[in-house]
Amino acid sequence: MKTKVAIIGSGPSGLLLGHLLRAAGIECIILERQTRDYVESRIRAGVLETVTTDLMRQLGVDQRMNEEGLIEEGFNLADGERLIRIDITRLTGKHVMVYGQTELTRDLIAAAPDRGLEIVFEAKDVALHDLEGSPSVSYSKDGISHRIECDFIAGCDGFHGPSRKAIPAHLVREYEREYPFGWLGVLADVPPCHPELIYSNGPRGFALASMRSATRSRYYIQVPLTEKVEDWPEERLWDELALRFDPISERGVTRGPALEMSIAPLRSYVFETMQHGRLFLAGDSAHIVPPTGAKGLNLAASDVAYLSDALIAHYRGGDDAGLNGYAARALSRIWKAERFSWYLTKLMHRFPEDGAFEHRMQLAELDYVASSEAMQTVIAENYVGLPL
Ligand code: FAS
Ligand code: PHB
Repeated sequence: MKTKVAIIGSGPSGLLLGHLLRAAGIECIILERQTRDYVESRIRAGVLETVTTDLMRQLGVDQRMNEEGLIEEGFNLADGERLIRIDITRLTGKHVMVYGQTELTRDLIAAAPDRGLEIVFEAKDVALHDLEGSPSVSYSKDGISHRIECDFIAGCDGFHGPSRKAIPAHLVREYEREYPFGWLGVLADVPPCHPELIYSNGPRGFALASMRSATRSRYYIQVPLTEKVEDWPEERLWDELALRFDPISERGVTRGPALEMSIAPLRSYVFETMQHGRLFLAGDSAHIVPPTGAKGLNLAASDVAYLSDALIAHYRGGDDAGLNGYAARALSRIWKAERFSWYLTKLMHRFPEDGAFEHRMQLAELDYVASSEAMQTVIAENYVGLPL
């Protein structure tokens, strides 16, 4: 089989790239290891920057997002006693959209057949070949082996996929920081405790009150890496969330049965070698941010905006400036998002190695944010997403 662009992975990166290329009439195919149900059931990001919502609108797959998504014109930081509201719309003229990554993924997969975007689910043993010559991708499906010859390979296969590993070790430039804690998350069909997100660094540590709709809430608390979900019976988690959010939220925490509970580790990671030969990496295959800044999904979208523009310019006019400059352009925005995510993680979490002084520094920083419109503007413009 032949195609122009072979895309590995049907997460937000692969799906957005596939749709953008098909909208430009460029042949491509997506190879996904998991089943469609598995991909469509993953619970992940919740906050979309305009970079992401603009792509959904450009593709014309934004109807459900417009109907069900929540426009958020502000969000809150808290020190356990008071809310510090960051009025992102007044300070930046923009807003964010609360609409789950799960829903965005479902919308993009549902729209694929009508737009000639082929997604091969349950594609096993995906391997990349001859990246600097005539590239191809091999895989097996239902026990039958396949090979696809292509012009380019897009590595949209997330942090654990094969694309990054296909790049020769001597060319690799990577940077990593692992955080000494994780986020225990819970999803439940209960009304949010507050109309906007609250990130709290209270006396008991970090907690985030988010939502998916007016009737579905998403909460997180910081937990040591030694903890397991089994250590957190639902009642214990609701008790902890009530302790942290009842004093500072509009409605207090409403309890209900958990639809999902999981612990995610936090890391900052950048793999700067985002292109090698005819392979281009996008999304989590090239970078990871701690979810504190709500940047992960949105960085995947900006990578894909740059990469799709570059591929379209190549096919439409033989212009390869975008492809040659892809990594440098993407990395400029990636590193600024890594900085913001790292900054907010350091500001809002209790680090085991920190003492009372470091906690007072955090409280002083929050007090400064509360009193400085300049600082609030800095936080607001990074939270809504820097321009492409
Ligand atoms: P994904 O990881 O989403 O997609 C990669 C795809 O490639 C997957 O479908 C995978 O099955 C497939 N794949 C992997 N190996 C393969 C192989 N060998 N062959 C074929 N396919 C293969 N971001 C936020 O902004 N906010 C959050 O709250 C947040 N929470 C998160 C919680 C968790 C547990 C995780 C893991 C991530 C979270 N993220 C969050 C980040 C997340 O949303 C990512 O940024 C986003 O999924 C990136 O999309 P992709 O780059 O498409 O990668
Ligand atoms: C979420 O709703 O899942 C969410 C929101 C904001 C974040 C991280 C996660 O920073």
